[in-house]
Amino acid sequence: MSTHEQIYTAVLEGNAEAARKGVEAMLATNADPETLLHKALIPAMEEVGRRFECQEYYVPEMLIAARAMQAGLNVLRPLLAAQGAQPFGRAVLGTVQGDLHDIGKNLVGMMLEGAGFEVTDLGTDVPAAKFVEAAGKGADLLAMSALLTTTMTKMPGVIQALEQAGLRGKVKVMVGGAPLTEDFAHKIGADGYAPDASQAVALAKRLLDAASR
Ligand code: B1M
Repeated sequence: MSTHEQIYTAVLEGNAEAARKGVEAMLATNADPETLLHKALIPAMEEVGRRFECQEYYVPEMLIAARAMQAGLNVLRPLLAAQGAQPFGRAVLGTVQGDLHDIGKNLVGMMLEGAGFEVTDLGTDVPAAKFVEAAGKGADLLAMSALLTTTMTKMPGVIQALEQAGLRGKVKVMVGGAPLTEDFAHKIGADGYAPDASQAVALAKRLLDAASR
């Protein structure tokens, strides 16, 4: 088995130590960090997403796989930055104001990173102004999560604040979280809704592909 395959398998199995050591071993043989990202880590997370969609993997497996991917990515990140590697897109992510739930949001962030996005995670309880300020620093995508019926109502205010800041044409808006629906996303003027972390990645890619055409 090549070390690319070992890293791929380590991520799929959620073995963070093996993923980190595999990446370090490859780098010690002068492997290219970007090739490692695109040949081992990203394909592994794509496979995790596929397994999640066909219910071979559930949230716990996806979480531990994402953590293993992060362990490998943490080693690669400074080298990728030094190489000037272009991310797939720049995403600002957060849970809306008043809402402290972050497990799903973190999963979405890890999957986006695994797909090659640069993610600025603003955390939980994020007010509209903070989303807008971060989006204004060159983001392509604003990704909002809400787990409460009482806090999903904060989302339209963030979109309005983006409009007022003159950023709405530059930043795609994606929303998700258990109480949300496609219909809600449409009504508040978001560009898309994803029901889970795997579909969030597919949606983010579609939105940025469409924007670049
Ligand atoms: Co809270 N809580 N909670 N809670 N909590 C829920 C959400 C609730 C449904 C429980 C219930 O009553 N059955 C209920 C909401 C009811 C409603 O509004 N309809 C609820 C409540 C009421 C509350 C409090 C108000 C309770 C209280 O204090 N009285 C309080 C609110 C605090 C606050 O936020 N201000 C509260 C507090 C908490 C804890 C702090 C204890 C803890 C959160 C810990 C944390 O996140 N660090 C907690 C938890 C753990 C839950 C449950 C049990 C689990 C949520 C979770 O992490 N799921 C939840 C009940 C449940 O869901 N069974 C519940 C796993 C996670 C992977 O799924 O977050 O749905 P989820 O994310 C999915 C998708 O939704 C999607 O992808 C993810 C992965 O596939 N997704 C996105 C999420 N964000 C996305 C963004 C995207 C795309 C997809 O694009 C941007």
